[in-house]
Amino acid sequence: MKGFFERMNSCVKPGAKDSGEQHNVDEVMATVKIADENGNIDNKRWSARSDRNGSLPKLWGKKRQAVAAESGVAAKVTIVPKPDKTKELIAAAIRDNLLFQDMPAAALEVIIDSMYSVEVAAGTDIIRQGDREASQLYVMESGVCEVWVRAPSAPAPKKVLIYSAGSAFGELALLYSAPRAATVKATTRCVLWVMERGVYNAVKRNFTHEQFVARHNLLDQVPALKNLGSHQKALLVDALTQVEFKAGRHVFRRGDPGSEFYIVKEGCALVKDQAGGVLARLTVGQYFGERALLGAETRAADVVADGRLVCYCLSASSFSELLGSQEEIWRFEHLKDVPILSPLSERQLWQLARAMRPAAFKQGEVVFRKGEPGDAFYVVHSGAFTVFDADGKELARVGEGGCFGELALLRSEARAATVMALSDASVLMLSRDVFTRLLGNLATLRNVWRFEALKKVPLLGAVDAGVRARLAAALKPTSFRAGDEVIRQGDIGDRFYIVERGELGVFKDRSGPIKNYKAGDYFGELALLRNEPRAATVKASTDVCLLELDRTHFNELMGPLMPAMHKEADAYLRQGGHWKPAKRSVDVLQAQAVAVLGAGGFGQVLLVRYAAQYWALKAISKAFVKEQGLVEHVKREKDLMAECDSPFLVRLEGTAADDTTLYMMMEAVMGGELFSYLQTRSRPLEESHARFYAASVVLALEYLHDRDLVYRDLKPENLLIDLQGYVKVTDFGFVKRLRKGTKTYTLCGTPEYLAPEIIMNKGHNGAADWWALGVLVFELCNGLPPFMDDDRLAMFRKICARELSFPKHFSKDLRHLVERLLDPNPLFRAGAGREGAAEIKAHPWFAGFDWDKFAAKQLPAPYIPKQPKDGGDTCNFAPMQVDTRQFRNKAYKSKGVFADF
Ligand code: ISQ
Repeated sequence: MKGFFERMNSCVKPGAKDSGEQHNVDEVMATVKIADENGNIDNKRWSARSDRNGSLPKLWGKKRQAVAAESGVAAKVTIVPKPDKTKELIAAAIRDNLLFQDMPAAALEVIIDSMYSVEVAAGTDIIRQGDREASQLYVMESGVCEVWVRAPSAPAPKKVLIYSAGSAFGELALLYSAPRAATVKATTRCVLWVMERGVYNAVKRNFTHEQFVARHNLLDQVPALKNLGSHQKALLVDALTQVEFKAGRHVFRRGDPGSEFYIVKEGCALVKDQAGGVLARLTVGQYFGERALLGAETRAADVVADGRLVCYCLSASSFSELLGSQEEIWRFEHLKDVPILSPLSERQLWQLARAMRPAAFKQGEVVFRKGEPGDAFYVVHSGAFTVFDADGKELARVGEGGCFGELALLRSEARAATVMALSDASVLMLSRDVFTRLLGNLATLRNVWRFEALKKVPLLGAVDAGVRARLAAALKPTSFRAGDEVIRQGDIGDRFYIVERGELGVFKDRSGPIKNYKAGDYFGELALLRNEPRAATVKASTDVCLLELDRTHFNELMGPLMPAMHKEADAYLRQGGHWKPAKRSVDVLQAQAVAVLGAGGFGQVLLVRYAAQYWALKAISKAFVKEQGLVEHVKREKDLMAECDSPFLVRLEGTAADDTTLYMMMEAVMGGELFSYLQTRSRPLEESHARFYAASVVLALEYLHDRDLVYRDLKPENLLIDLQGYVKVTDFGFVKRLRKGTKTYTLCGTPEYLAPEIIMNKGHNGAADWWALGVLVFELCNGLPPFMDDDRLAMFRKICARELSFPKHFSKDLRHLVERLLDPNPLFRAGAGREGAAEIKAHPWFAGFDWDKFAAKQLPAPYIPKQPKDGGDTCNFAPMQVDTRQFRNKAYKSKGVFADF
């Protein structure tokens, strides 16, 4: 097939400069930071480097490139025997290196054991500057090498260093593939020991995983924690710290205030009475002090180390910061069971839990009367209430943990009954006003949730938004108890279900569960079309709330679309029971290229005219994708981007492919790149201006995290300004689905923006995006990011040590927000807690900021881009030329690898 680029004419604007090339940040970033007597830095970049117009394009000029380590391929760790002397030499060479900090001795030993030796003759280049295949660290056992660096504009390389026995070099390659920064040439015969990135990563991950499992198992044995879910336990596992006590030292004394809980990791602890008598000997896996977690009490006995004692320790404050206070947990657990709140996320329920207010009622006191306007919802904390109608007939009694008045959260309606306290009693109350202020209108939230859930059903892929909204309104809530069968294999069904809350298992031919359904999943959709027996049994594993749609309603609403539905269903059955994801396919040959909006190694982003509108068409070279091993990566990018629909994320309209190229058709965001806008300015953004952009990013990340997606490449380069002046996040290249409570280990992102846990390969999750937000806000308000160094490793050291100093002009609130976002511990970082983004939205730096208006794009933007003459006017983008060579020259006849793009 003739491709889009072969057909493409020269109608593309001739451009003056090609600014698309991405440069290594090492070449472009340098800064002058001068600290005052208080350690504050005054960033002189703005005045020292200004050109005549007061703008500073030189430092800003080049985009920072993302880096990534390839994922997942398990490395084989082969032990290479070596003398102890050699092992000691290697250990000494790498001991102080950042990448081996915090590494357990046993892991370090395995890594050293796995290193193999190479011998090179004098004159050999051990590594070459610019080499992209780098993935090894070297330790020299003998010989001498010279290090040569050729600066970008220099005519010849310069010798900068000499390595000899005991030197280690090339460690950056253990993190990711980046071009080597120097050439290392052997000047004599050299013996070197080589460490492979795959082994380094595999060993680190293995040890982290083993440690996690061991700690998790220990926590599983503690009765005080038995009601916690696995996600909550996973948080506690990460919060455990290790403490060591010398023989005879007290861990605590009787009467001390209790604020920590301990589990014995190594050694033995003696529990002693007042007279010094031993009440118990606690050995590995046993625990003590757990009452501290249940509300601080004084210690009931002495605990003393019997010999060297190593314990895991969890403080009550970490416990309550991570999981909530006992009171908040109680509230959360009860809110979780209120059916009308079932579409709310856990984050939203935690927000409500915190906002509930206590109230007390005397015996006989009336809470509300039938006919009064209902404006609050109640959960009974203690005592009991009676619910009765106008004739005094008792309709129900509600005791501790029960609730009443919940419809008031949904709408303003007269109370249907009277509620009175049967005894002195207390309640927790939540008013509709508070609810709406925190989360918006509950009825709307429920409708939006249903609408979004229906969007995921491939059978309904073709229905438009109006029909989908009517289907959403026709969904009927229904509940089942744990153990109930919702549908049974072999029965003729006529209902389709969406899971609103709880979990279900799928059983086939009496075995299973072969799969599980959770909130947002759906099942039984074929029954809406066909009178066929159910293919499997679906049984509630917990109490569940489902939304049900029956065939009668479906037929009524879908009438004209039924033939298309039947076709979809036939295709499904032909494909062996797999829905092909709903795909909007674009006929790219009908697209007219207008201009280039951006470019990179992958290809280009073009402004095109298609179906009477303008779009941004990302054209990705198949050859590039194949060569870089990014096939799965681009498929994931496309699938996840297609799933998202937020005003703060660039929307994907459709996809296409031809022989050489993959295409992603996106909405065109025509106000230009935030990165370019920053370059045009002579000084950093005012805080209020930065706040406006940060708010867009907060909403974008919140949207992604709510869907268990992590972004992982936040930076001004990936933010586009729309014509109203709001920003949208683009480039889903590193977006990944991550189940709650899990982590991913592949290093990816842009070096300045990497969180410490990514650099240290400890596993990361959405918290890394909040770190990046801290870097972004700092950069917007300062002009340069907080951690910089020409030497990448030195920069990573600064990040991991959180060497942070603020410019004098940063406000107190801004400093505090940045500190909270740049918390080295991802567990306690702002945004990463139970309430998610709500914590950031409520931060004083955002005080008075109207989030609702902002989300509806009703706030005036601080900068309105130049308004284009028409949709094809690229006045906010630098002119560029289309380069079709990369597509034409490397025609890659895909043999199916891109089939489902
Ligand atoms: C959308 N609009 C304009 C420019 C773009 C660049 C990259 C991705 C999407 C875009």
